[in-house]
Amino acid sequence: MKTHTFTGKLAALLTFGALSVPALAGPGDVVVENAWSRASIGVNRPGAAYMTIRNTGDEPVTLIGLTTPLAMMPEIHETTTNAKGVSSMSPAGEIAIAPGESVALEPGGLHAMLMRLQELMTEGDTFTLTLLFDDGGEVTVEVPILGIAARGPED
Ligand SMILES: [Cu+2]
Repeated sequence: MKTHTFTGKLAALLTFGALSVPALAGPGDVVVENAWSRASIGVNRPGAAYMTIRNTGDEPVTLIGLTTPLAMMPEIHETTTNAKGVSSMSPAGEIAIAPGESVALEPGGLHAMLMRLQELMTEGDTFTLTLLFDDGGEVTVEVPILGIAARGPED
């Protein structure tokens, strides 16, 4: 396993997450599954990350943003395809997840756009991505970087 340059920061983030998350009502009930991303061609192109965000609690939660040491400008985007088959993407804004529901970030739909990469996304590495919620809670996940042509975590 490669040593990642963000290891120090990562340990701090995970510790903070473990201490802060259970105290908050909403995100303590948020479970993130199947997080993955693709290796990037260069640092000048944005990366993207995908995952399923599940609200296992009794109250709605609202995802309002992202933060990661990997990218200066991470943002939730939505890809839409028009009648002519041309797809484009735009910021998705806040995402409310009802109790018992989940939201899928997947190719062709919602995704975590990682703009202004701080380093190349290399296959086999991982990075931390923190989901920010409207009640001040956060959930930090470890995202594996798969191959450049990967279509999902099972590839
Ligand atoms: Cu995008």
